[in-house]
Amino acid sequence: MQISRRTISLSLLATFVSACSGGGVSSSRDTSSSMPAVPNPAFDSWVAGFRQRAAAGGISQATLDQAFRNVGYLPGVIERDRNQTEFTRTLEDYMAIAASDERVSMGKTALRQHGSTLAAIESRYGVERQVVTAIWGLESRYGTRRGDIPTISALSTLAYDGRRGAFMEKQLMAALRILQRGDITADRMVGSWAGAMGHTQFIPTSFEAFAVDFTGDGRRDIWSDNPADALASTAAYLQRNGWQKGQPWGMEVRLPAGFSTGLAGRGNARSAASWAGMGVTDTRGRPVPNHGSASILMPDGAAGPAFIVYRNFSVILRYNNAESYALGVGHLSDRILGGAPIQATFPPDALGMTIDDRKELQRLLTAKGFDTQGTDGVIGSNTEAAISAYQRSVGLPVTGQPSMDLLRRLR
Ligand SMILES: [Ca+2]
Repeated sequence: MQISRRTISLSLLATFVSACSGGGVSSSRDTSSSMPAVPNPAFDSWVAGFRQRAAAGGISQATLDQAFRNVGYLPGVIERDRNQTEFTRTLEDYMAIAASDERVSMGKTALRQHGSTLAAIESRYGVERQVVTAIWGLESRYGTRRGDIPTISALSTLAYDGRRGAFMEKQLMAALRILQRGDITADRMVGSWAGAMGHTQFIPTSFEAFAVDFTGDGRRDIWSDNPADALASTAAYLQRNGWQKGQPWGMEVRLPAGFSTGLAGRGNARSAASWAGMGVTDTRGRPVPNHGSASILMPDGAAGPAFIVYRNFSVILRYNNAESYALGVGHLSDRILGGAPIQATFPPDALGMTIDDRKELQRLLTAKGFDTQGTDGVIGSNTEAAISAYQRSVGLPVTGQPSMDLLRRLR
């Protein structure tokens, strides 16, 4: 569906949508069964040439044999790579997915279940447990969606394809060095279609720079069912990028009347005291706390929620350089500690529908037997399919698109 108001385009959302279980956006699934390898002689000769470059770059024949024994060309990977730009969502949709009831509740459980590990990681790396847990929740739904696509095949396919060939070949070389070092075997080196691996979806170069062996067995195993190495690696990543323990990422704020949107944006940092002096408060009306330099973000403009973000926000951006991602991590981290949902309302979408309208539409469709697979107000392919089926059943033009007219008709 086309959303003409300000939208956020994210490659991450591909991962995100596939990581969402129920709520209306679960069309894309990230499984190797949906991505079989197909014979491709041109790919095979590319692999032969690459193996020579890799050998010249210090990769042993034994490692190359292991890595490429079962390698194959994965057309599904190319399909996903080409379709990335179609995943375009508003911040409201993004936040509804990032901090869905289910993801918040699973986060609270994860915090309890892995409490001692997370406490030990917090104490060693100085990164709060709820932040590490929130990244885990967004990257792999707390380890339940780590991806099972063979990394060497995925990266070889992308490097051969060439759209981002140099970058992907660099990742492939890093993956081979990881195999050569013995952190993991080729058959267990699996992940997303784009080469992100393990509980917190490290690409190979990030793994080389930041992964740690927290369990002490000599291997940095971010793929294991035991998430300790992966969670510690994420904390190490944030620490090395300047995380300040005890400081918040940011918070939702209320702006004084007449606050100019021109003051918003990460390029307009001021001291928190200066923002407080201008009348920026937390959602309960207290002056924003002073944690040094800060910016105001208004992702949906004056009609939507506003946030103050501190230096730690920039550290989350080093993990994934999308403001909506960092807001999602920050907000989810607050929510799994029992914090409140976003207080401000979002403006209606381009079709004049609020999230409550969209939730009502999903409820009414589902009640009439056109199951939207959830009622989170996020219009995904399940909801579009349900709308199409309903439209067909009553003889309306089949558009699959929500509208206020459709909602009124369903009422
Ligand atoms: Ca280990």
